[in-house]
Amino acid sequence: MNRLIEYMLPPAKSTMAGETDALFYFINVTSFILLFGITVAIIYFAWKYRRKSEDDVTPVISHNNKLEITWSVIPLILVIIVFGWGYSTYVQKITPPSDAYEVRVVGKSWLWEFHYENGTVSVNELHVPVNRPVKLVMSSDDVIHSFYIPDFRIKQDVLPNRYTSVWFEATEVGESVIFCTEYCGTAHSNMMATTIVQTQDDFETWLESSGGSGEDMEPAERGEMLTQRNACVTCHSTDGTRLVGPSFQGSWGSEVPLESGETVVFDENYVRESILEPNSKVHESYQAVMPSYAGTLDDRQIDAIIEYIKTLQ
Ligand code: HEC
Ligand SMILES: [Cu+2]
Repeated sequence: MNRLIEYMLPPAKSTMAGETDALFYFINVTSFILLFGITVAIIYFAWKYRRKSEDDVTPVISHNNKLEITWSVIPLILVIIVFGWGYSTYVQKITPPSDAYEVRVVGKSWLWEFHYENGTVSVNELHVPVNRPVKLVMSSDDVIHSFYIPDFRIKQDVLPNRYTSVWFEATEVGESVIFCTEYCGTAHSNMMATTIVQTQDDFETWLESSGGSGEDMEPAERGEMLTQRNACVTCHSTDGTRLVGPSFQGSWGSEVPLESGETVVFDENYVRESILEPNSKVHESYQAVMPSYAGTLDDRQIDAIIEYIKTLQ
């Protein structure tokens, strides 16, 4: 039975997951019992009332009150149970406890940005404390996305020009995958992130250490930190490997062939433009799937990234 449950659903790692699963199994098991009962009845009746001789005549039956009431009332009761159960679970899901820790989530094609109350921003990594309600206030910078953490059994559309929210309380330390479940364009299938559930202490340490803007670091060092924190490295390798985008290694000063047939020199202006308006000049052999970092990275941060790319010869 446990194997079957694991096969059907991912591990349940939030306070609400248990109840969601219970309802899911209730619907599944009753459907299965009904399916089985009806199938057996059909086969049995087909056999029992088969035509036995040439002059067998089907009797005329106008109605049967007892039967009709039974087959209306039983499903009605089942549907009322499913509705009531589903409704109360739904209300719980949309009502975050008032002491919930709040994180702002921004979806953009094709990554997730998380903003914490002390100004820390993380990309594609949602850090949360364990055993504490967390409320996500979400919006999109472009098209409709949808935020889904299967382990927590939560899913909510993320819209442009409007906030939506969802909450959960993680019950164990560990990692859970986040998907975008609204088809949002070319790299929709890459729009994945990780929830990192930590103890309250680890979470606070992380918040403090990444809260630092790195302004006191060497520019190239700060640039490296920024390319990791902003998930550049999920698409750009630093060792020449081809990922979704061109590798940063050896790119500084090179001539980049563009889709338009022209070439451009990989210099300060090209990097800056690539970060702020990635689609204005697209590399010949890559798809235009890079999100814009306009409004996410400021000029000093872009300078630092440029210094870092220069070191990758
Ligand atoms: C979702 C994947 C993705 C992410 C995340 C991403 N990029 Fe890109 N990037 C690309 C792709 C694909 C291209 C090539 C197509 C194009 O020019 O738009 C590209 C092009 C570039 C170029 C031009 C490279 C060349 O050789 O032409 C630079 C510079 C760049 N990105 C920097 C960055 C930086 C800095 C970050 C993080 C702040 C980043 N990218 C994040 C996918 C990504
Ligand atoms: Cu999306």
